[in-house]
Amino acid sequence: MLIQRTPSNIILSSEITPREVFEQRRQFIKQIAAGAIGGAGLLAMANREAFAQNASAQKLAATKNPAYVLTESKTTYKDATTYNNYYEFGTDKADPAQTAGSLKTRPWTVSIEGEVNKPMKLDIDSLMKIAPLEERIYRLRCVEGWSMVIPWIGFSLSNLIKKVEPNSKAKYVEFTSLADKSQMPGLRYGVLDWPYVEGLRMDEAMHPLALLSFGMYGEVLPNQNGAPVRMVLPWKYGFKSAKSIVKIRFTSEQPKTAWNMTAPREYGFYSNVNPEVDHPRWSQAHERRIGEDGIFTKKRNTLMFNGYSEVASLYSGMDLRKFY
Ligand SMILES: Nc1nc2c(c(=O)[nH]1)N[C@H]1C(S)=C(S)[C@@H](COP(=O)(O)O)O[C@H]1N2
Ligand SMILES: [Mo]
Repeated sequence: MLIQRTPSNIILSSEITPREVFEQRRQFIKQIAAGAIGGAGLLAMANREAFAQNASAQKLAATKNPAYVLTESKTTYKDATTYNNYYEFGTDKADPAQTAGSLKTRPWTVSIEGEVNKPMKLDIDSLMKIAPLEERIYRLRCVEGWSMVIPWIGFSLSNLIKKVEPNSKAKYVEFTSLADKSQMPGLRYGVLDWPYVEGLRMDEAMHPLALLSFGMYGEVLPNQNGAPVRMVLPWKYGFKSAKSIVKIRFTSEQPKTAWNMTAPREYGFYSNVNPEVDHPRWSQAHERRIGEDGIFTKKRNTLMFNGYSEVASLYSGMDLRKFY
């Protein structure tokens, strides 16, 4: 068929689209032509592009902490905010970016309770002010075998722990995520025993690496990444880092954890990244860095404690195969 060249269809898309977006589309079309992207991938990529054009997050100032930087390049904001695990908003990686808009992050109160001298309920905006906000670039590795490098904003959880003064019975810390059916569509499904709960031993929680996080990439946390406050524990599999926390409880007994209750053979309490202990259904020796997933890209070797060897002394004398 012959196409009539009218003034309206001779305009090149490069003239009406910002150059960067245009370049991305061109790259995208090349990849489709090369057969590198399947149907599901196509949809996911379209969603990512849409999201990037809507980003209007609030800035969050923080001082870069030079002790926590990496030479590896950062994961793009787009990947970090559109490829998520947040089952309260659906089990597909693309779900949270699409459905977490319904999460209301103000007002928000975090209750700190249990074996402490000074239990308190802190409004999120007061909690954010108890210590200076730092930017720390951490690797985070999911138990599923992928990882990201993200500039998080927050401070060591130890700042909060010291403030509430744990008593001598406090041996563990339990984190509880919000579970509100009216805001979280995923709660309709019994994939996990809601609310999402996670836990740490007291010395792990006090380790400076254990980050209480309020933001990433210079902005407040996007809802899908766990707004308004989450944990980031870079030496443990990603699921230990609970999102959208409403309660922090100090206990004398080891707390139950959501993933351990669901699949005790697969997910233990410690869940330190360990390339030598396979998941019962797959190897943990390697990982795919999100953004490096071209067909010819080699996977990376997973490192013990995800490369954070400074935590090793917390586990000296423990059999990390038994305490997985
Ligand atoms: N409340 C809650 N927290 C959660 C999850 C979840 O489903 N619900 N998923 C965990 C898993 S499996 C991972 S890998 C990380 C992912 O964090 P990210 O989406 O910011 O990369 O969040 C963790 N925290
Ligand atoms: Mo994960």
